[in-house]
Formats: sequence, structure tokens, C-alpha cells
Amino acid sequence: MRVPDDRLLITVAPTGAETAKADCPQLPTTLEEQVATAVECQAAGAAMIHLHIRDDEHRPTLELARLKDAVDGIREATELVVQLSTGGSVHDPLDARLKVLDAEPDSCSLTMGTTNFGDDVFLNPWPFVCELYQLSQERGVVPEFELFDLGQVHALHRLLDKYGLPAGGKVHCDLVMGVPGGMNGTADSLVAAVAALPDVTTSWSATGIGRSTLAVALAALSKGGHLRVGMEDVLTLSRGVPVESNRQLVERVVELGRIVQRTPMTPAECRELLGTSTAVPAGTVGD
Ligand code: KMH
Ligand code: ZN
Repeated sequence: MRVPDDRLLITVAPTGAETAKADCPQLPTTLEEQVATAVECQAAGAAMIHLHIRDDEHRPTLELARLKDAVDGIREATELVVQLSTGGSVHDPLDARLKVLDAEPDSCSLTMGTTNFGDDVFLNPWPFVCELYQLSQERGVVPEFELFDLGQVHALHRLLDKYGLPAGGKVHCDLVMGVPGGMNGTADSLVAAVAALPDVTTSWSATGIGRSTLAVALAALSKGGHLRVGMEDVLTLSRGVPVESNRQLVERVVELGRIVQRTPMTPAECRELLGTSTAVPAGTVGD
């Protein structure tokens, strides 16, 4: 199956690691809330979910049993491609972030370098990036390369040159724009980053943090890219108007896509696009 060019991949990032439940009670943090969110976002047009999970106190966690429950719960209730965050929170140690792959998601995020993250530092030293990438190849987990600045786009060239293509053979990137410390969320920055992507890139999406969300979405659509939306990245629909649900954000970009004649991709088409349907763990071919 070849995915038609007029299709639009919508990834929903419903929770993130930065917002406190106390500050935003509508943020889905429990397993039940995340599964319900996944169901309604799939119905609205999302094909993939980028997931961070929380503990019983609604704090970010990378506890393996909970990660597995989240993967299982979303797979039972939806057809969404399940992408686990290996970024976690800025406080998560690197070894715990590598263990995320033990939960056997379809896809994992893989950030291509260290980024100032507001007053914090989102740590991604080069040896860690290489280890996580090789682990994803061994396990047959398809990475989504998260690119927070132009330097990280060039680091992706280095990674692919050194270690070859990902599991599944496709290269999917996500431009994360507007993080205080990364590239800004403007059309100009998006155009520069897209122009610098490796030639082997097969698909890319973009997300703009906070108020840059619409500028980035419109620029990405204009350049033929895909979109990530969700309460991980934005908590207001417009100045002073809070997001009530992730579904609202998905519906909004479905409408933007309709205007530019892009139809939401199905989860099956997303698997084809990302190569998750063909990703085979290293060592199993010909066993
Ligand atoms: N929470 C950020 C520190 C990812 O999911 O891979 C990192 C992040 C990226 O959200
Ligand atoms: Zn994330």
C-alpha cells in the first residue's frame, strides 16, 4: 500500500511531562484518561499517539509496568500507532530513558541533541543518542527523530551516515519548534529546517509550542508536512481560552487540513508511512 500524497498524518501528544495536573485538571494523566483520549482523538482523525505517562500522584514516570499497561491499553482500545517518549522529563536519568524500549512500543521519540529547555536542560549527549538509536534498530522500534534546532538536523545526517537507516527503513522526523532554547516557531525557521533534512527523509511533521502552534501548523501544511498537536505542546486555543481536550486540537488541524485538501491518514496508512508494519527486530530475519 502506498500512502497517497494528499494524506495528513496527525500525531496527538496528549500529556507531556511539563504540565501539572493541579494546574490543568483536564490534562489526561491516568491510564483511563489517556485511553479515553486516545479513543476520541482517533475518532477525530489522529493516527499516532506520542505518549508520556504519570504515576498515581500525576507526576511524570518511566516505570516500566505502567509504560506496558499504557501501550497495551491503547492497543486494545484503538488502532493508533503507539509512540513512547524516550525524552521523559528533564529530570529522568539516561538509563531509565533507554529502558523505555522494553515496553515494546511501535515507535519511540529520539531527540538529536541537548537543548536548553526553559530554565532546564533536556540532556541528549551524542553517545546516548547513538546508543538509543542502535537499541531501536535491534528492537525493531521505529524512531521519530525530534529536532529542536538546526544543529540537530545536521546531527541526524551524522547519525544516519554512521549507523544506517532505522528499523523499517523509513526516516520520519518531527520539528519541535518554539521551545525556549530551541529554534523559534516561525515559517522561516521551518523552511530552513526542512531544507536541511537528509535526502533519505521519507516524512516529517512539525509542532509549535504555545503560541507558535498555528504559525507552525500553517507553515508545515504549506510545505506539505504532517502535524503533531496536543496538550503536551499547547494549553490554550487562543489568548485566555483554555484547551478543554486533546480532541479539540485534533479537530482544529483536521479542519486546517480540509481547507488545504489533506485528508487525515488512517493508522494503517501511518504504519505504512513510518515502516512500523515492516520493522523487524535485528537478528530475527532468517531465524
Ligand atoms: N519532556 C521533554 C523534556 C520527547 O518526548 O522525546 C522532552 C520531550 C521530548 O518531550
Ligand atoms: Zn514528548
